[in-house]
Amino acid sequence: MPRAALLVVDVQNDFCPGGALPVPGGDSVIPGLNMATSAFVRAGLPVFFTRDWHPPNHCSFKAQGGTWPPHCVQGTTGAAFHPSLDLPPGSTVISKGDRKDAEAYSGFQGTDLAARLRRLGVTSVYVGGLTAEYCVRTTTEDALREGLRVAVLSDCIKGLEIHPGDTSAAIEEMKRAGASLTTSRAVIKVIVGTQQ
Ligand code: VGL
Ligand code: ZN
Repeated sequence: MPRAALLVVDVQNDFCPGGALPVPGGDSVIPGLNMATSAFVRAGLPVFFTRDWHPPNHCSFKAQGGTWPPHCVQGTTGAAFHPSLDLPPGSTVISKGDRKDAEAYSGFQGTDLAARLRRLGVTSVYVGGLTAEYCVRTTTEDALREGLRVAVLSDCIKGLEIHPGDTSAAIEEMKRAGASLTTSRAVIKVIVGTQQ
């Protein structure tokens, strides 16, 4: 049995309805992620929460010539994890995109996530969160590049859908890169089944 970890990507207020860069229905990923988190914690398996954590003048913002409205600015309510998301004690927060001049969609980019997973002996990761096309996809692809087995929780991801079909295209790209698709229900069953 490979040692598993759960990666919860960017479930922050700004990516949820009412936020600065909202994913339609983005908060709908939360119940499944909370149930998965609880199963991992009970099994003694690690859970990581990434967050987009930008300085006010980040290069990805339109005012600096980037693509996006200002979002997830360090220390603001918009950058906070959604209040319904459970972060149990002992979970690890990974901040990314925190340097003005570097975009970082992936939770692995410019962070110690890979080193932390290696140190814990993690060989398999389950990924869910926001946004399907950007941070979930790139985190998944980087995890595969790190040599990890990756399963995406299809019921726990949601996309911005700037163009209709972007989310399903992202899912196809993740599959082509080597990720498998599963559901929170299925992974909870597997994780609970591994407990002694
Ligand atoms: C994201 C756009 C800009 C994401 C972050 O979390 O997917 N998308 N910054
Ligand atoms: Zn961002």
